[in-house]
Amino acid sequence: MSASPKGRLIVISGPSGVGKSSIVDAVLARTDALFSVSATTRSARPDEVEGTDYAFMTREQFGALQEAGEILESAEYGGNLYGTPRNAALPLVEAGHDVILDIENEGAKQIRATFPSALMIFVAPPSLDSLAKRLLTRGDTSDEDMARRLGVAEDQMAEADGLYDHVVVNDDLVDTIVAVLDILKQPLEQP
Ligand SMILES: Nc1nc2c(ncn2[C@@H]2O[C@H](COP(=O)(O)OP(=O)(O)O)[C@@H](O)[C@H]2O)c(=O)[nH]1
Ligand SMILES: [Mg+2]
Repeated sequence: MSASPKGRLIVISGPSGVGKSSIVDAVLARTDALFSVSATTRSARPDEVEGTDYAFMTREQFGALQEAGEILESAEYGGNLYGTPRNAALPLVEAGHDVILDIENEGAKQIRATFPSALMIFVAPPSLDSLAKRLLTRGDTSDEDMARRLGVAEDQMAEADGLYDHVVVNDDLVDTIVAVLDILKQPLEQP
């Protein structure tokens, strides 16, 4: 009797505004992979569903989960806490599912440290200019915020090669989705 093979822990990261959500949605629609639903202290947007997009909670609730060792990685972003609950990912991986984490760079580093075999993909913008344009189009970014986000994006891109298994440049969304699907089809590299 052999244990059923485990699934993969798949991290998709990259700067804010680069198009991660669209890519993750497309991959979820075209594969058997499941989404790791993060915990966050930010409030839900009108179109978001509790338990599907995020587990929305207070700082107290988030802190309690952390204390209990139930958070695999976490980071503060835009004044809110975000984290991957153990139960959102590990039981699914154990059961043989590929699980996708849509998380920012600090959390991705923590996952790399804890789970060296995680498959980590960084989505980069074609240029900082194009990222600025995308953030402007979203319309929710002040000048100061914009400068900060672009600075963060620049730093992340500089270190992405050493941390991630793959860097995909999101120039054309459809091309990028195809590239990510292709990466997911590749067999796991043995250490
Ligand atoms: N470290 C970490 N980052 C997360 C987690 N969940 C979401 N994020 C990241 O938090 C950032 C903000 O997400 P969100 O508030 O949904 O805004 P948006 O994705 O920029 O529209 C994004 O970069 C997400 O990838 C998590 O569990 N851990
Ligand atoms: Mg997103």
